[in-house]
Amino acid sequence: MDSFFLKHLIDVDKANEESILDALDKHGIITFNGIFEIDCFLDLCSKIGPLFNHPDADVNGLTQITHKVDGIDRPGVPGLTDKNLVPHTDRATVADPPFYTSLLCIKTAAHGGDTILADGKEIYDVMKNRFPSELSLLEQPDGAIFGRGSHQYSSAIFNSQGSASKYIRFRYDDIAYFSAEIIQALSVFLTLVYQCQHVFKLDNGQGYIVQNGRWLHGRHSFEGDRLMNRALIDSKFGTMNFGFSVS
Ligand SMILES: O=C(O)CCC(=O)C(=O)O
Ligand SMILES: [Fe+2]
Repeated sequence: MDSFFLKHLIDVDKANEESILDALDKHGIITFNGIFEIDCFLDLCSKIGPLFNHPDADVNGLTQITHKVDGIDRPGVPGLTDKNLVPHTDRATVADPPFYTSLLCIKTAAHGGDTILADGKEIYDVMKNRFPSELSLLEQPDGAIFGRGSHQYSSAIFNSQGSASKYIRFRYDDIAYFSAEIIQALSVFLTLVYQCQHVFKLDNGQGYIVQNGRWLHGRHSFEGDRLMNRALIDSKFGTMNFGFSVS
């Protein structure tokens, strides 16, 4: 097993609500293994919080992430193709994105489809030390627009929550628009996303849960009938601790 995956691995049979929430609070991530039943996945999610409603979700509240061979006839759904997905925030187009996003692997791809995770806190800290002027451009409230038409949200990439905490909001696809002023800073940011990335392949029954205001997640392009189940989860404690603290 990949060392990053192992480092954050919880024992789903033994871990209780408190230890899971504690790990998520500290690191913004947990990984898990050996979940082959949807009910077990839903049970794990329910320890964390209520499911966040998504328009593509099924009756259980889960979204099947797979390559829709008949094509997608609307913008902003590169997740439902076999293409590379640049690390992003889920539901970046809405005012209050889900607190957590989770993925369970039902079927691995024949080739590719590796998971990519990058810690927004780590990227923020590097930018603060090495690229402070670029960072301040990415903190401009209207540097980016995510979404199109009647569903769009104007935002910074690093947003402030009080004086000591930030949350990340980012996507880089057909419905992401950036001010010309921040393009240079964006290229520094993207380089850091790939420098900080953890890449590993989820096997059947394996998955992750990440805090959506802190970690960006994505995947490599793939071939074959890869199938993932996604759960978007809200926090039981409101949105107060969304994101990460900064010094
Ligand atoms: O397929 C994956 O691994 C991730 C999919 C995803 O992040 C999305 O559809 O938003
Ligand atoms: Fe996603």
